[in-house]
Amino acid sequence: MAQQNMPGYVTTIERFILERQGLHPEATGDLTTLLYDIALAGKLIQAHTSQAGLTEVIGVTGTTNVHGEAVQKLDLLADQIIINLTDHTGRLAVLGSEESEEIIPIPDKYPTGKYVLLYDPLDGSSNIDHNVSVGTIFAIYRRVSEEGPGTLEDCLQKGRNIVAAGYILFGTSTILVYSDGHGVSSFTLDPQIGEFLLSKSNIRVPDKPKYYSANLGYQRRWSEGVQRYNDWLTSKENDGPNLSLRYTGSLVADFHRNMLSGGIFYYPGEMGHPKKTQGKLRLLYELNPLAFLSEQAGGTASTGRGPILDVQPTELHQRCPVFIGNTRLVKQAVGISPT
Ligand code: AHM
Ligand code: MG
Repeated sequence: MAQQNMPGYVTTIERFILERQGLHPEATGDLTTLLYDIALAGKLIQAHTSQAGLTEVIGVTGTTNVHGEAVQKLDLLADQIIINLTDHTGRLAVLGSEESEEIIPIPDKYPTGKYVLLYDPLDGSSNIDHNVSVGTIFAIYRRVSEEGPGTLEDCLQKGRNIVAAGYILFGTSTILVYSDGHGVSSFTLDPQIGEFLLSKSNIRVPDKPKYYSANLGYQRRWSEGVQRYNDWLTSKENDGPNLSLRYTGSLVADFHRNMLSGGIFYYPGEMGHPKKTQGKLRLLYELNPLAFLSEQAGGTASTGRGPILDVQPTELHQRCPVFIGNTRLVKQAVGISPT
């Protein structure tokens, strides 16, 4: 009997990542351990998000609970959890977070390492009050600076340089999805044993898409090209399968659904909007990691003009239009819609 078919056999995330490390003889183990750190952060964040709905029950007003103790907003708490678990290990040169204006240096008292971690600690956090899924998104790069404290330049790398990226989706179950550049795998948190267990390996975007996801409420501010594309998706001219509309307002949830079932997510620029002429989503913290995963799963991610992963970032919090999902649908968007 093959080992995998034996009763009680499970592949923990630790085992999976460790076995993959064997594929890279030059590996020092730093990336492996960094990925465990992120998985542990995911468990801690999950412990807090699962309590979020209880705050009204146990009495929280403003930023204080019934005991008069300070209560942090969940996205800030998630940010702090990730920093606390990764800044002292000697594996990172620098961090960058959607919650921080500037790069996050490694404190002087700790050694610096060769990797760079960019992340959105809790994306879609406006959904927390409504009990809708949220997610943590991350990307890992090799530093480009020689040594010492990491620099802004280490963070402003093209997504093409990503070494590993993924997300943790806090939904009906907690799922960690990641890729180290050799396919996409998912791990589901078993709450009884507190461990992520392999649930799917080699995830591929199905050829036949089922869904399209966009905030149609903003249509009137989209360019004519994007509006034409949006019409095309549900018109007879689109000779693919009929698409259902699904949009949660949580990027990780929308992306995850479309990767597993096939589909496209788009968030284009909005003409005349003071902050969203380049869309809403952040290149470094949200789009590059998901673009990496999409390509690894056989999909495509475009700005509407070219691959997301080839955009040279110039600022930490740069926004970027996005069309991401099934290659055929994304290519059609690039054909007719400059953002
Ligand atoms: P956030 O980083 O402030 O949480 O915003 C990002 C979220 C994404 O998860 C989601 O796709 C998008 O904002 C939804 O925006 P909108 O409400 O404009 O449709
Ligand atoms: Mg976000």
